[in-house]
Amino acid sequence: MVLFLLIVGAVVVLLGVIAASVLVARRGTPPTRQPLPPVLHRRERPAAPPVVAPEAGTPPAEPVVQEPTAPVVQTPALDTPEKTSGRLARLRSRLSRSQGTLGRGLFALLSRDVLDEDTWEEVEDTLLTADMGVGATTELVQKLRTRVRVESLRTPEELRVILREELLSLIGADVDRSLRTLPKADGTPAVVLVVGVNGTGKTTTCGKLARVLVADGRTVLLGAADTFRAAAADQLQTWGERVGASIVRGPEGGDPASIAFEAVAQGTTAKVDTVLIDTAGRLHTKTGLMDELGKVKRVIERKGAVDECLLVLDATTGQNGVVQARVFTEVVDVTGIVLTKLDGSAKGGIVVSVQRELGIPVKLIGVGEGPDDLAPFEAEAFVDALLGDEAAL
Ligand SMILES: Nc1nc2c(ncn2[C@@H]2O[C@H](COP(=O)(O)OP(=O)(O)OP(=O)(O)O)[C@@H](O)[C@H]2O)c(=O)[nH]1
Ligand SMILES: [Mg+2]
Repeated sequence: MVLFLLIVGAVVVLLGVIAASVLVARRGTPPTRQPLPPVLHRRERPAAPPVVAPEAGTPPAEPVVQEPTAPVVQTPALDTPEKTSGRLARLRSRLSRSQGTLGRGLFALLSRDVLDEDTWEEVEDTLLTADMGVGATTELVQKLRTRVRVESLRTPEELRVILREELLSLIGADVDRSLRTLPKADGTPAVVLVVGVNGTGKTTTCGKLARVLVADGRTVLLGAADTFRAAAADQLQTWGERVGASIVRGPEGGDPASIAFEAVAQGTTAKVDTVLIDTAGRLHTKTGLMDELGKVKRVIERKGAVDECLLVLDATTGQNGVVQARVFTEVVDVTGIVLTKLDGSAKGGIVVSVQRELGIPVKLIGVGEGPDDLAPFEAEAFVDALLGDEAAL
């Protein structure tokens, strides 16, 4: 019994000591906490912090680089240029927008009750304003006057018919406007040299023509013989890359003739169908630059004949185009005209004057800045566009 009391007493004392020590612990200094390990801190953050726009003046956050799960192989996608056959309808509507005014002006004059001297003079002025040229205008007015009188034509339909016929005969419905872009008989590539004054659209035309040829199933190599600016070769290269045509280019300020020669040489080795050579813009009045162009052509001819020498004329420059064409023809024997920017000009009469004065056919026309806005010239479609729609009568 005494032993039992002793044990109970000891337990009570022990409990009292424990209770006292807990009390002391609660009232005393708090225990130092171990900081949470950093990982724990991070885990406690929200999984996706809100995106906050950086304050003005603070440097922008580093871009987040997302690692792709699988390597991505980038192959340049090639364009599919529009077939030439499909372009004519679009060309007509482009031309009609700006050229139809000539037709409307002429019809308004010719439909007057009395066709007196003053009216015929106004007809002449209208044609001259459209850049038809003095020779062609005089001839056209003479023919119209005679036919109106002799055939007693008065209705708008009759006038439209004779106007169309006479314009077509001036432009030449039967002129050969084909482009020689097929390889020569010995299998070497056709060589097309593109020339003209500054900014007329030479490089753009080379690029667009490459697309036309590729669309027709040909292989093309481009020669960047414009070494005035490195950007010129870059511009041509971009056009080529879009349709898979390779380019021969040289250093800025390099000799354009040797680049042209090299392009023909490489085109021959690679057995391409056509080599298109872009040249630097040059003023027809600068003898030194014109001599350089003559040299480019002569050096190419050591390797193979130039099949087409296309002079690019800006339709908005008017009669000056005829002067340019004459000088270029003396130097490089131009075989065809590319008339660009006809979409932005109401002066389609330049087609008539260039052909008439120089006997060089317009072979291609540029009707916009789009990659496929180049079309083969067709006299009938062009005259219809000049005269505007029937509805405009
Ligand atoms: N609206 C319109 N713009 C055109 C046409 N053809 C070319 N252009 C524009 O004319 C400008 C000049 O074209 P480029 O091809 O660089 O002319 P370039 O003759 O090579 O110029 P240089 O090499 O500097 O002599 C560009 O902005 C073309 O997009 C066209 O048919 N219509
Ligand atoms: Mg150019």
